[in-house]
Amino acid sequence: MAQTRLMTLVFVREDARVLLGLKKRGFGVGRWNGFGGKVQSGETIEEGAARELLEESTLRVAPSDLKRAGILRFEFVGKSDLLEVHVFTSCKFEGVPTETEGMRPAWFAQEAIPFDQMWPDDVLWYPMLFSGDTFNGYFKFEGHDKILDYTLTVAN
Ligand code: 6OG
Repeated sequence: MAQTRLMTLVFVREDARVLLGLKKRGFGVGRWNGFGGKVQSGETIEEGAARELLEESTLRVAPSDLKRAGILRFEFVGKSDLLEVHVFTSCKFEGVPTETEGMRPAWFAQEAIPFDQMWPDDVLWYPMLFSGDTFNGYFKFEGHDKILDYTLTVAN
């Protein structure tokens, strides 16, 4: 039976730059992405998002300072699990981004996002992330590199 896995993705922003992390292991290894992971039982989505950001970058944000940016749903052909990724931004944070076991962080100017080293859906919805539009996306993947179908709408 299809199961939906609830996940988070956080983009910390400072002026016109955004913090990304190079995934060093696991799902999406070798790709730059925001920080996030699975929501655990007993925590809100925002609490899960803040916890993953802390674990992966050492930055602290208050869950209440996370701003909802969008929801992305992913289906992978041949896999029964669906991913539902809740995307947030935050301009408020404490600490200095530090490399962890899972991620190597770096700041990127908005015009210099390394899309060729990222999940292929990202180039489609980052413009909305940066413009402040709230988005809803669905992407059907074959393997990890090919999008077969997608829908993407502004939800403001
Ligand atoms: P862990 O398995 O490391 O969490 N994620 C995606 N992010 C983007 N930009 N595109 C995708 O296209 C993604 N699929 C999953 C959600 C995995 C992290 O990767 C995100 C989580 O933040 C398919 O716990």
